[in-house]
Amino acid sequence: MAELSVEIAGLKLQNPFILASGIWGETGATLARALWSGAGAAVTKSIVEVPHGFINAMGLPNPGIDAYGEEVEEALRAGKPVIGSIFGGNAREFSKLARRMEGYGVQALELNLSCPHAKGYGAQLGQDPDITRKITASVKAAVRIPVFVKLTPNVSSIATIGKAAEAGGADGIAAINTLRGMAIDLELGRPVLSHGSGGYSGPGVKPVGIACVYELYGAVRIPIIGMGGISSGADAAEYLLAGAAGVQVGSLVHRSRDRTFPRLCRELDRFLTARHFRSPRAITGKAHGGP
Ligand code: RRO
Repeated sequence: MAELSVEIAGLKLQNPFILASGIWGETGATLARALWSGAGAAVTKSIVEVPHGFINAMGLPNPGIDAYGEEVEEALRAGKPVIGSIFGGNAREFSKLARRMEGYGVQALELNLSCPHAKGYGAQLGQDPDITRKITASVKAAVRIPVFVKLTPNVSSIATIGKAAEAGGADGIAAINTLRGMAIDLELGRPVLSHGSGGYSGPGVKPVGIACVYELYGAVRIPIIGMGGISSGADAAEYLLAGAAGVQVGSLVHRSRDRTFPRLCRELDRFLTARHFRSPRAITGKAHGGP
């Protein structure tokens, strides 16, 4: 049997599988459930600063940072790393949210510079290397915990953005967020989503994620957490070979819930053991050649 534990930017994980932001992480109870069921760590829903109540323009309602402390507290009871995802419109907002999240006790932060459909947020910031570097540097100056920057694939050079995050002091990169996508309702003859476009995820995006991780591995020295379309242990192995130190899983959890993480661990273990690899780390980046 392989030893599945990994260490990413100082975070010790029992296995390399991390619950991705936004799928099952709306509340402390669901985050804890993902962790109890076997995830190595979990990322919260991207939390924004809202003056009062809820924002519904995004895919999921958002309790805002003020209400989120209790949720983090509940998730932390599972005894595994919780990564706080935050979502702001500029460096000042990100830094403020980062301090609040750190105060809630999360073990790391993930900066959402990559949501494909939020005006003035997400990818609109993360498509610009200067803004990416400045926001990352500002958050790094505000907190002591590791900071991961989550990137969008909707750019001409993800390596350029990854290098900018690294230059800003990021401890790691998370890639990829969803692709911008749209579906048309054939009866109504209008976009299915009232917003028009939304974030496309699931098995179809895996080759895009793999290509991004592969490119980033050649461009940065900090660890990469890969994601996009992972449905099996073999898919995870593909990400590790491309250069990921760990992986996140989103859409699959939506379907398989509690069964997701134990199956992925079993399958990755089988993959590694059959090839006489002792750990996920042993295959990280191997697709790039070398010994
Ligand atoms: O909440 C969303 O609709 C959303 C976010 Br914040 C994101 O980063 N990516 C995505 O596909 N959806």
